[in-house]
Amino acid sequence: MKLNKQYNTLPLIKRDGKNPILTAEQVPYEATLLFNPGVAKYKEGYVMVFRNDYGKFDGEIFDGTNLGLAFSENGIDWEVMPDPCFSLKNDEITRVYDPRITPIDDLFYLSFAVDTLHGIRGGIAVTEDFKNFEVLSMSVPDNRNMVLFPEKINNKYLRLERPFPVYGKKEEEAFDIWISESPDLVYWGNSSLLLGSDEVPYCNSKIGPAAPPIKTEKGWLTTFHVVDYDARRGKNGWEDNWKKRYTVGLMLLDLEDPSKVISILDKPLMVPEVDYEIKNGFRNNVIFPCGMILEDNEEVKIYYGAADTVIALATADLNDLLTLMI
Ligand code: BMA
Repeated sequence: MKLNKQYNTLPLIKRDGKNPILTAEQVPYEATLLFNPGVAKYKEGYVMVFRNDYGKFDGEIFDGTNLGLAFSENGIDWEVMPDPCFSLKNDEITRVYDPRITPIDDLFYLSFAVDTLHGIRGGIAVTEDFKNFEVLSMSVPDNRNMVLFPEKINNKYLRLERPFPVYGKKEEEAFDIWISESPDLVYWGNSSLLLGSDEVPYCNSKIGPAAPPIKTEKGWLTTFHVVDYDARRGKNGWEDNWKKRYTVGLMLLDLEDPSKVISILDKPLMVPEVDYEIKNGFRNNVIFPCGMILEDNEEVKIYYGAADTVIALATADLNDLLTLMI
């Protein structure tokens, strides 16, 4: 199914002049592709945990994937620490990737995808210092894009997630965003469908949660990734075929009951269109946000992986974003 409209990034989005703000050249260990960064405010500055796919590409997969750690004073210039920060690799787990960071009270929660020999799982770990992590929960397959809300609501933790069921779907890959709750971040349940991919007019494939939601007066402002597929795209990166495009959707969820969607943007907020998003990347045409930070109730920073190759930053004014949603 072809999308019947041409979409562009909305003018209220400003890509940072220093983009890409972090690339493999800045990493002091083996690194090839840097993307999908979780970001949070930390101490006097910012912390980032990013995905690094490194080594040779055999046509399907790289030698390895690890999670790098970086700090920044201003959220734009980053210093990468000498070693990757978190791994679960063992005989069963092949890699951990696509991290998000959610601060809750004085602790930092890392949520991530885990490839295992028996399916893809979503995990949550907690840390104080980004050195020691304790894994709190791991979902059953197939599920990923676990995204935590930054506070308890009605005494429950909440997460957005994206299971990918193979059976019983009308369209292959028409995967949706779900919401679940937990008393303790360990046991998750009371799950319900939040947003169907069929409800997003700029999607003809799957959707999934992106960065952790930010709290605003009008509701929880939440990005999500939206995939559209076009068979004519062909070779679009290092692989023989890459026919998908990842754009960014935006929705507003009810403050008291985030399982209620107040509104979704009827067009993408961001569409891949500048060089580092559409040219020479591993997978061109991908914008994949994993971090969103609200500064002084005014500026929103969106950190994203571009073309699955570099890390970029875009900003917008909070009021401009909210005006779009109401
Ligand atoms: C998704 C995930 C992301 C990646 C995206 C585009 O399925 O694997 O890590 O950025 O595809 O390749």
